[in-house]
Amino acid sequence: MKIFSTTAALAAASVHLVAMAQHSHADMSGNKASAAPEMPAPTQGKKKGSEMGDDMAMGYDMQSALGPYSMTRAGSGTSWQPEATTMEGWMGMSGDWMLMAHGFVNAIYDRQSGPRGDKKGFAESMGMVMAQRKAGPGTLGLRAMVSLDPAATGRSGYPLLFQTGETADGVNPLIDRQHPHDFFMELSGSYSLRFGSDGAVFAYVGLPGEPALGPAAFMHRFSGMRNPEAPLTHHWLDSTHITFGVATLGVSKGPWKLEASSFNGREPDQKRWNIETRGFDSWSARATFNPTPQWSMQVSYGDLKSPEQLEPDMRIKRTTASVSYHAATAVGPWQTTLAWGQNQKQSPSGSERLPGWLAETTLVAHERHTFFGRLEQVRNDELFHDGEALAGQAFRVRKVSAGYIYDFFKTGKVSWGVGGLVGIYSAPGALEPFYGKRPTSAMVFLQGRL
Ligand SMILES: [Cu+2]
Repeated sequence: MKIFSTTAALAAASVHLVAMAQHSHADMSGNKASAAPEMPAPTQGKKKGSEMGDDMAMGYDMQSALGPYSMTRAGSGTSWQPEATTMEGWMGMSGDWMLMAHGFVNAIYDRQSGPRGDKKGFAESMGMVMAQRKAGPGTLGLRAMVSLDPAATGRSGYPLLFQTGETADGVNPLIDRQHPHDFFMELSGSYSLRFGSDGAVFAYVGLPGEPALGPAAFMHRFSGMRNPEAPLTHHWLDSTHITFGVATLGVSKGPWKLEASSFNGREPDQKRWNIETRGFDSWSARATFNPTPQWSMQVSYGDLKSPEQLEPDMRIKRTTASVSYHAATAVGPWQTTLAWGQNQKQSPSGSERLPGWLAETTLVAHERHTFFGRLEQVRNDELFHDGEALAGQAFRVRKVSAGYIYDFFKTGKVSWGVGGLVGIYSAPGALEPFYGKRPTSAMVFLQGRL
């Protein structure tokens, strides 16, 4: 009961928030909120300064805060996605500031089968506001992102078989559960300076923020963002998306981007409401190539000095590579991501390479039908607690999942949908006593998206 009232309150709060956002937008510009592509022709006098470039002729600077390319190329943190990616959210102007808001809430009933399975009703959410403006010779960008997971998902996260990573109590690792995200997911600033016709250098700092490592995080890439289930590969690819302390320097030229980050490599602890501070002990570097509007690919490497609170003398050297393709099909947008990540774990007791694979796709047909699917494989050595017979042993786990969402309602810019998904796992026979013969995952959910 409590969970459902929390969920209802959350949904109500998100509607209220959106209503407020639209209100303030209406106050600022006299226009009703509307997405970028349908923006009405500007009224004059809204912008001071006229060196904003040609796109300002449309009334909105549609360029990324990090460089001279469309903001649709900007993914989470400083990552790129295909430039053809459908833009989600709300956008408006206030004086010289361009403002954007984007978010979602999922109210979920989750059932994982078998001896290690569990059931839970909970909500997961994310809300983000971005602001950018010209400042001196360059562009200033600010971003704030929060999640109500600490309240509505709860300390111990939600049941998800074979998922591991982080802790609920600071003593035991979470196993077969997805951790909740921290309230502060991102508080970041960036500054970029253009050079030549298509180049830029940029600096980015976040507390928290996202270092230059991995593809755009799963909840921010179109191929995965409507799927309410976290990928099993989260800790192979994009688990650093909430990093408490990061600084990145980068340069982009045309389709290329190179960047490097210095950051605090420790994963967030069990206190999900606070801001954690710690020295910068880790680094990463990433090369990204967007040859056409449809494609984005990256390779990255990170040296995470001591990511795990419960195993501080373990170091992880992470390598990732990914490709995303976004097509505008006759029925609607379709994005697919293929990714590979490898954690090379080094501890006093030895070194081990653990690879993970992901293929993920989302098609939105006729605006209201969302079809999504994910195929994954990981080698995971964290499925047992210390002291258990199989502790520390690595097992190959596979999962295939598919789901559908039907959008039934729209309030302003917020779309509401109902959906469901099923997943099937496959694991070695040695795990059968713990997981049963054919472990499955199932979720039904209500989804609100801005
Ligand atoms: Cu995460």
